[in-house]
Amino acid sequence: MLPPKKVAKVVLVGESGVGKSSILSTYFGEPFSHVYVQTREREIKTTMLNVGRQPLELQIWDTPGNPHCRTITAAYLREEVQGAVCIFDVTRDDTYYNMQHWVATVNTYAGSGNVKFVFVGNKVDQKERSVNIESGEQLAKQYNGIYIDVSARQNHNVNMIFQTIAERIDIEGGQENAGIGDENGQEGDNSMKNEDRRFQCIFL
Ligand SMILES: Nc1nc2c(ncn2[C@@H]2O[C@H](COP(=O)(O)OP(=O)(O)O)[C@@H](O)[C@H]2O)c(=O)[nH]1
Ligand SMILES: [Mg+2]
Repeated sequence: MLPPKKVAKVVLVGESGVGKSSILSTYFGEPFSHVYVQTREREIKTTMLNVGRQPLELQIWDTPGNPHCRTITAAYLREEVQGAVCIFDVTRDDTYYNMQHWVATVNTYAGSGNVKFVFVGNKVDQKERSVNIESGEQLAKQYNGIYIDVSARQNHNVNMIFQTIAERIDIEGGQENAGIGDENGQEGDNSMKNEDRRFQCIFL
């Protein structure tokens, strides 16, 4: 008999324009777009990865950012996640320095108490790089995560992001599929209700 399928939710966070949606598109084999299309809706894509002794289904959530006031609506982070991919742009220092706020946001609004973090420095194909690998690794060390240099444009290390986070989640056992994956489902003992969270705006 096959063991029960494991399911884990992973959220992509980071400032607007760092390449979250591009990373997701590249991962799913869609053509790279040079045109910036602001993500408006939360997008969820699913993939199966072989880690450990059984497949793990990753539900990957892309989130929109707000380029004007650098806010995010907690609605996009209202469900518990097991992993977070925190993405910055290696050509933009501000997106690197903002990482700690994203970690805090994930832990506050979507934290299952033990979220696995992978930090991604995207756009390494660009010549004008201002955040180096050491800075990325330092950040990862601070939050017990892993750092990966990535180019969505050149499909460099994109697969590694999801394989790495799946392996990190799997070490902890992941979750069996019962009870999660239902967007409109009832909250468990999570103290804040969906409705309350929907209208919250977090200033970063
Ligand atoms: N040079 C380069 N540009 C990228 C890369 N990834 C994304 N971009 C560009 O950065 C812009 C914002 O990307 P997008 O994925 O929409 O960012 P998001 O707001 O974080 O979802 C777009 O113009 C992309 O073409 C990359 O790896 N290299
Ligand atoms: Mg986007």
